[in-house]
Amino acid sequence: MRIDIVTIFPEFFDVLDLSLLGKARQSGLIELGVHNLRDHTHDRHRTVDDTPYGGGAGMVMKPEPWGDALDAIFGEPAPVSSEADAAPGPILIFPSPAGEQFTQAMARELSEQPHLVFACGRYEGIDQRVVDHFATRGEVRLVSLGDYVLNGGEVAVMAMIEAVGRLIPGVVGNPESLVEESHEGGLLEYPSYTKPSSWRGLDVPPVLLSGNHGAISAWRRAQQLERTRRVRPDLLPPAV
Ligand code: 6GU
Repeated sequence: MRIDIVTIFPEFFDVLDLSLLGKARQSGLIELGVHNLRDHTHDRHRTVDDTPYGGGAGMVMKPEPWGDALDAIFGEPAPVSSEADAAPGPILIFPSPAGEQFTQAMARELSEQPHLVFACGRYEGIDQRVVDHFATRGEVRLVSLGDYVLNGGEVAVMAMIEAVGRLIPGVVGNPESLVEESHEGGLLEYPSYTKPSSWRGLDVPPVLLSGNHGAISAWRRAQQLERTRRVRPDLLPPAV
């Protein structure tokens, strides 16, 4: 998978050299391009924002640097006549608290794409015409991490890339570790324990030491249901 990120803070993404995703990049499973929006400004101050039309607090990101930065990734707009035969382009994602909610299902769907482009806004957002223009050229999605406000899209994009990247075949060593996790099966994960069997007066639940695999499965399932009922009842399937 190819991933491009446009941001005014390219250093933010240096951490993608680390850990599983760093390894996936070294092995070529993920190809990453991080682009500085300010490289697409043309004034001495490398200005990326301006005051909002209609007034109000804060600043809005100007459309021209965004248009040039994204053109450089997408290629120049295709002539209308050749549009029909063009291969499907990348999916363009604008992290935004006004977007649809990012979920494990969306992560799974995005992990099957050949090319994702993330456009990280700051300030009060990006001029809406950038979204509207690129929506005429391909698939555009506004995506929110959840119902809280971040200062910009960078941290949200980092979370999305980690959630998507680990679903790309080969990125996580043992694919079985992806199956039992919270949110893939609809319920939260059961609690895990390792040695020692007693620690600070707390004992590992005896069933896990029993060697009885049927009993262990049943206990884990019951734990999943209890946890989900307690903290995330919204995830439970409707009662039959
Ligand atoms: Cl994607 N961006 C920002 N700025 N804030 C958020 C968010 C995204 N998701 C939740 N809050």
